Amino acid sequence: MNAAAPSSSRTFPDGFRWGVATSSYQVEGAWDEDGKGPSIWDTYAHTPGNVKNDDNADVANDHYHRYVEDVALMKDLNANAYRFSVAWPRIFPEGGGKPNRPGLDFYDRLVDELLGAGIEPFATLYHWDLPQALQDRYGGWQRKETAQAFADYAGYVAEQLGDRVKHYFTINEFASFVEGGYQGLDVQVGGGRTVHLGAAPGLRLSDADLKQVRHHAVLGHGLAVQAIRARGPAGTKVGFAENIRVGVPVLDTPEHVKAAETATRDRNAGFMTVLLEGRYTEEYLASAGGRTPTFTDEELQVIASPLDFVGINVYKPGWYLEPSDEPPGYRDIPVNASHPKMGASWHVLDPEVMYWAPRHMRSIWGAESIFITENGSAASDAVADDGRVYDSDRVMFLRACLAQLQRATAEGVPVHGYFHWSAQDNFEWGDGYGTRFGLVHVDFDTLERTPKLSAEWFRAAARANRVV
Ligand code: PNW
Repeated sequence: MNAAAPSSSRTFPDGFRWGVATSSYQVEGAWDEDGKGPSIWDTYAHTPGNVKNDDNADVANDHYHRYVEDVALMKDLNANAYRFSVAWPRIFPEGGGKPNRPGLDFYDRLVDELLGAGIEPFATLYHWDLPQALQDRYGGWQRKETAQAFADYAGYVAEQLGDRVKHYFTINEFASFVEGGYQGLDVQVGGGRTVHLGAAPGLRLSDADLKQVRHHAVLGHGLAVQAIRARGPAGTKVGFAENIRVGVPVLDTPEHVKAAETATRDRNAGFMTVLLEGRYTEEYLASAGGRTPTFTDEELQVIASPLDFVGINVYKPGWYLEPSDEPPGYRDIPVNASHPKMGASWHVLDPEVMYWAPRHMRSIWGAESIFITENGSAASDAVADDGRVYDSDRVMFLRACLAQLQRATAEGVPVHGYFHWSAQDNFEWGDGYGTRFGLVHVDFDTLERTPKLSAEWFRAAARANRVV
């Protein structure tokens, strides 16, 4: 028996990926350069009243022009993987039809820069910046045509970049853009309070109509998986990046864990459960007055197309749960008004979700390869007089979360990498520029980059492949 020393017991498996993540609209800027078409986020942020301080991402942190510096900063962090997203309206300004070569050229340059720095590219194909043309033509994801257009675009990107990009995430966070964009998303933050998150295109559909939008989003994922397999080179790997809503057991006992798993499966029924099981639960079909989405058995098979890995974005607990003798076998424990929070308004703190989320993925759905595609926290970061950025709260958050992730890997949960959200401060959707998630600080007047204290933590952890 190997009596592990305390230091080695904090080590991650060999080959573990230490990555950072961003998304196109949040960092690139260059919103109308090189033939790019407008996205629904351009339209939404250009409409007064939608984003805090009426901020928009016309310039963002200017990653489009500063990617060489940003890649050098990632290399300096000892990151060996970068999760970025491709802006669909750069490639197909009209949503489909004729591709815009100069738009693709940007990702060509970025990928070459990454590979030159020893950083593996992981591309997300949809991080919410839908071509405005598809919103105008089809009402976006309200119509199946958008799912088909997504697959055509995804297959084209895999064909063009597939010689160098081997890993793709289809869609980022189904619930955030579907519920947030087509209805408005209410998130519980404790003490009976909720915060409302709005998103592009800013619609207010009924619960029943939302079921059809969800269905088209998961169908778009499945069609894209098939298109990537058909048009990308052999060996191309694909999965999704979903913000699983995580049930946390009050006690770590078999009864409580079972209650948390049952709730997690039930309450992710519109996305994760159908993506991995190829069926809607009875309870889901009966919800919202029993109005079911229009779908076929063949579509369910497409939605559940076999994947190479699953990506999960993990920030906060979904619910605390205890077992119950009454159906459905679990009961919610309210989040206390005094429960600690991180910088974002919705961010209830519990580092243990980094343990439970991947563990549930394996125990509920048998996941064999898991990436943490996002985890991070907002903080009120500022450059101090000595030029450093002392984000002690983010260091605390990182160490606590990674310790829980290491615990999962030590128990054999197959987590193969971690992507920190975010590489640099960027445009935080409806919160604009005030809410900073980066390991690297950005001065949004000068666009100057300054690695924070948390960047030092990440650098040391990635080098040693362990919690430091
Ligand atoms: C994710 N919640 O969004 C997105 O993928 C990123 O684009 C975003 O910048 C990042 O997390 C930080 O917000 C989330 O309410 C939105 O739990 C809302 C929640 C979680 C993640």
